[in-house]
Amino acid sequence: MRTQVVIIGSGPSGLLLGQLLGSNGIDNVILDRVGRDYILGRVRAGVLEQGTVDMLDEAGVGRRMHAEGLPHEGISLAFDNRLHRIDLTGLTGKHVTVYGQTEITHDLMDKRDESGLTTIYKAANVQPHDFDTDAPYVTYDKDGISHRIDCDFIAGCDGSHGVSRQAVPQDTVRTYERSYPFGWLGIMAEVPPADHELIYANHPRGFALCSMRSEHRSRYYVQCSLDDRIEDWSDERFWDELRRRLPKEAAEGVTTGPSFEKSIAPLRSFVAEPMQFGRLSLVGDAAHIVPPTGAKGLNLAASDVHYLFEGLRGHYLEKSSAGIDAYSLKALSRVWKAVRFSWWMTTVLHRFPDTDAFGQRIQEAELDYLVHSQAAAASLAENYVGLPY
Ligand code: RFL
Ligand code: PHB
Repeated sequence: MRTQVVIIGSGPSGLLLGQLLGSNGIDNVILDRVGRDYILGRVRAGVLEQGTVDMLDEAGVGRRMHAEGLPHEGISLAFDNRLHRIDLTGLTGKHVTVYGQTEITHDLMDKRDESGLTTIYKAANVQPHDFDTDAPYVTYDKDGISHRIDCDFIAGCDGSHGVSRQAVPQDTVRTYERSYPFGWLGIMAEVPPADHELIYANHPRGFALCSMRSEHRSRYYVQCSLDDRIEDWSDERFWDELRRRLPKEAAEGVTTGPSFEKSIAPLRSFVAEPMQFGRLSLVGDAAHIVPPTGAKGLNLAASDVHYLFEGLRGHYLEKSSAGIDAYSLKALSRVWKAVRFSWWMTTVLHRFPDTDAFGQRIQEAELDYLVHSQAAAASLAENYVGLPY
């Protein structure tokens, strides 16, 4: 088989890139090692920057997002038993949209089917080859038969545990990493959200986040120990802990109910440099991971796709290699700013093992400064709604 671009990974970055390429007449094949239902069963991101929304519109999948997504013009920071609103729109003129990653993935998969583009699920042993030449190819096994796809470019959109980054000679890649000494326990429940906007709470017992997927479906997180197991957290224990970490007025707004999803995610910052190795480019989580505190992971995947798509469009439609040559530099410049912001939000909102009474007061002073200084609030807001591409 031959195509122009082989995309490894059918998460949001692979699907979005594939759709943008396809609608510009650039042929592509997506390979994923798991099945469609497994991908749609993963509960992940919920907050979209305007740039991400614009790209989904460009890909022709904005209809349901605009009908069902919730525009949010602010967020609340909770500390010292009080809620403080950050007026994102007043400070930046922009808003964010709450619309689940699961729904985006669904919309993109449906559009891909409609467009007649090829996706091969449950492809085993996917392997990129010869990307340091002008004739790269990808091999994989399906139903016990080996296949080869020749192509011009390979996009490694295969997440943090994918094969693309591993396929690169290890002396050509430099990695930067920070692990945080806690995780997030997240639940989803069919109950109305505590508030109409998100609440990020700093509390001596640990961080908590009130989020949502719709007016009837809530997504909540509490900071937990890395040793905790899901079985340790009954719904009852979760709701009690969540309410203890929120100011009274927010705790009273929490409607409890049975959870239908519960998972623990460790928190990590990670960046691989460069993001391009000849004709293989790394995109999204394959190149970088941020802790979810700043809601940046999916949004960074979208901005990477933007830069790579522009480069590939320049190559095919304008016969220019300038964009594709600049991919890694352009993407990394934005990536590091989001890595910095996510690290900072994590640091100021969580309880670390060495957070003592002094440390707690310093965090509260920083948060108090943030909500009362127009300049500091504007800096947070500008990063939260997303820096320009
Ligand atoms: P994905 O979504 O991991 O998709 C990668 C795909 O590649 C496939 N794959 C392979 N295919 C073939 N061969 C192999 N060897 C392969 N190895 C892997 C996988 O099966 C998969 O289908 O990466 P992508 O597309 O780069 O997307 C990244 C986002 O999923 C991620 O950054 C966000 O979910 C992060 N994130 C959040 N981001 C936000 O912008 N806002 C948020 O509010 C937000 N909240 C979150 C989050 C991530 C979370 N978790 C659990 C990681 C909340 C959570 C809890
Ligand atoms: C979510 O709704 O899953 C969510 C929202 C905001 C974050 C992280 C996750 O910062």
